Amino acid sequence: MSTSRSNAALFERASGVIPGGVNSPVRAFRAVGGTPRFIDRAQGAYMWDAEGKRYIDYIGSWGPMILGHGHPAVLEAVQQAARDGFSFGAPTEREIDLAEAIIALVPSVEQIRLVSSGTEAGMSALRLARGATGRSKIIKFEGCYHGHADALLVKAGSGLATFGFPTSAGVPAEVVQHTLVLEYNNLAQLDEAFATHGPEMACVMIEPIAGNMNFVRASVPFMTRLRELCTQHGALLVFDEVMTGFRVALGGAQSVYAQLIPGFKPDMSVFGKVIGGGMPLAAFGGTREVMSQLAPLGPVYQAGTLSGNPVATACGLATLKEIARPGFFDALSASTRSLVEGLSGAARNAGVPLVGDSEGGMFGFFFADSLPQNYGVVMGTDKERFNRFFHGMLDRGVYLAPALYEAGFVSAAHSAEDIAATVQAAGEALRG
Ligand code: HOZ
Repeated sequence: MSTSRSNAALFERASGVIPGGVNSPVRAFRAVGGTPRFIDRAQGAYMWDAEGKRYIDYIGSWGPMILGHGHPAVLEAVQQAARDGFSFGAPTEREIDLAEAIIALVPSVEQIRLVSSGTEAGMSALRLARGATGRSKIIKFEGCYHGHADALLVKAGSGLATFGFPTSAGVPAEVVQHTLVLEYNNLAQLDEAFATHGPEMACVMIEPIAGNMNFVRASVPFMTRLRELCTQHGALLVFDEVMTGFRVALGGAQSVYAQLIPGFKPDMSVFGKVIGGGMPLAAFGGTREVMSQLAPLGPVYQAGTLSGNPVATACGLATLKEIARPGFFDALSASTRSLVEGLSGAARNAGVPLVGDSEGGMFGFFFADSLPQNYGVVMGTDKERFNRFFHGMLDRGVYLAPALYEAGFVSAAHSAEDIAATVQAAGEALRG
């Protein structure tokens, strides 16, 4: 290996021309310390870095790679689409195919619009919710991340009467003055917020299983009450399923809650990651009534040169076709569960407190005695131990998300041997 191809040398070179050396902050390993790995290639469940070291990949591009890397059917579809043209800026049949495929799998979605990133989808859904209701105020929950649109980069104010404060420089306080930030799973706060602001509330945006505070489920009583309050006050319930959509189940997290809460449906949904199969593609959808407020039919403006891109839609369609095969999610869920059980067992043997949870192909674990229910508790779990564990695993060829507040992802390409090797590495890392 030449020095110029070492991860350290590439990071130094990258840092000269790219802020922090990365194009998305978490990739810089700031939370866990150390040198980011520069990835050369990936296949199946594995990635190889610039130094030729192989890793079992548990981020899968932060969710999209549900089939593993380089699935032959997806590769074929992408190659064919690329040969036919990269981008036209005019409609294509494949956009209809993808819209129909999503609508067939998600009963709450009657119409959908394709965009290029989760941030774009979340931002557009928010504008549409405000436009459709004619209201300005919104609720989000601490620890849920909905992309980096200004109005959503916000932390809680000092009390329920106060709206949020920006979490990023460059976001004027006035832009977040309508965003109320509540504690996840806190029923009393939810009731109080609606009692105070209900008639002005445009929407509530939520990650139903939050993957940006590791892995935290909205409790069934919380989700039930949230649905009731939104309906009662005419606010739209917006499910951010960028991570969970087509990942925790074929019908997304909303299908999981629909099994637990009879008749449950959100009003709008935001998708990304898996629907693009690794290409830049995201979407937002909802009832025909709400979606008809979008331009060119209605007054809410939204557009995009690469929206519904022909190569991205081919990749997404081929991915959805594979994951819709009978038994796909049963197998993926079983293998994800076996990983979480294996990690818990390894921790028990090492005398280390660790709890984990999973749904479909998404998982999380915490160095704690019980599963956290909100962001404050997540952030109170043992970060130092997580960081040691992360590096112990990385050294042993297992690539976990480089921050304790991120979820992990298993793909259909992860074999029982990969899971066993991961659990073995975890046992060593926890004792080391
Ligand atoms: N939005 C991801 C963290 N939840 C990071 C995406 C990336 O760095 O690729």
